[in-house]
Amino acid sequence: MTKLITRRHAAGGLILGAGGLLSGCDALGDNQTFRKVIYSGDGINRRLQRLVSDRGALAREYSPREMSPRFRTNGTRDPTNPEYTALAKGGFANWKLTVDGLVERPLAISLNQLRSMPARSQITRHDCVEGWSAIGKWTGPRLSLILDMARLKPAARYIIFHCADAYRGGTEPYYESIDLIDSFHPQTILAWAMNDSPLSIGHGAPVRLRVERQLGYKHAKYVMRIEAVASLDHIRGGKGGLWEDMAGYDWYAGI
Ligand SMILES: Nc1nc2c(c(=O)[nH]1)N[C@H]1C(S)=C(S)[C@@H](COP(=O)(O)O)O[C@H]1N2
Ligand SMILES: [Mo]
Repeated sequence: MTKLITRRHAAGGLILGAGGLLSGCDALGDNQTFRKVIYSGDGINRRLQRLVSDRGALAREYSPREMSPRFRTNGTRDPTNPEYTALAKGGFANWKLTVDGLVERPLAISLNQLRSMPARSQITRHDCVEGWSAIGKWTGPRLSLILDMARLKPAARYIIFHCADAYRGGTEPYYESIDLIDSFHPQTILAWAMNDSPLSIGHGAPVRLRVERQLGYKHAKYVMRIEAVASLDHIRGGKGGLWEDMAGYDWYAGI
């Protein structure tokens, strides 16, 4: 936890130091006004976020010997949704990723198709808000490749990831969303492999999002459907993700 806060302080200091707005303030993460302005979810603030931080920068990548010997699973570890369990039983041979919403060409992509696309591998550190981190290797096609295949309509602004699980046996399905900058970021991938093995059910099989500049809860596991939308307002609770709706987590979880 402390590590994350420190990193946020560091980023905040850099951002505002450069702009000269609040330089000298070294506890920006504790400053509620700052947090409200930078991390809250409405459109103007998202645009501000974009102005003050280098959203295209890459997350640090690590070497194979730095990989964590153990990478824990968190949140849902074994979805109980009958549609999902049936697909899992069949080794996900009948699984298809739906890509729809504001796209010219809706898609249904099989796991084999996804696995045959040009893939990127990256060894990165996953940071969970609950206070643990782990370094692992992720492999899969860039999300941008799939979005380019589907051809976003001009009104598209956000990409929603609809997942197969409901958190803690509840009825609200997990979902997450990111903006187009993160969607087209080179390290944003749909991972079907982890540590050189097919993704396990615990880690989100058959496919999970990796959006390396953001905290753990944005990395949607068990992705079933990708939807392009113009606004998050009318999606579920309207805050862009299950944790955002349920527990007030920041929609933008960049670190
Ligand atoms: N569908 C889904 N995605 C999810 C979660 C979840 O419960 N369901 N938990 C999130 C949280 S809080 C974290 S830290 C990571 C955990 O990923 P891991 O199980 O591979 O460690 O997945 C994220 N994505
Ligand atoms: Mo997390």
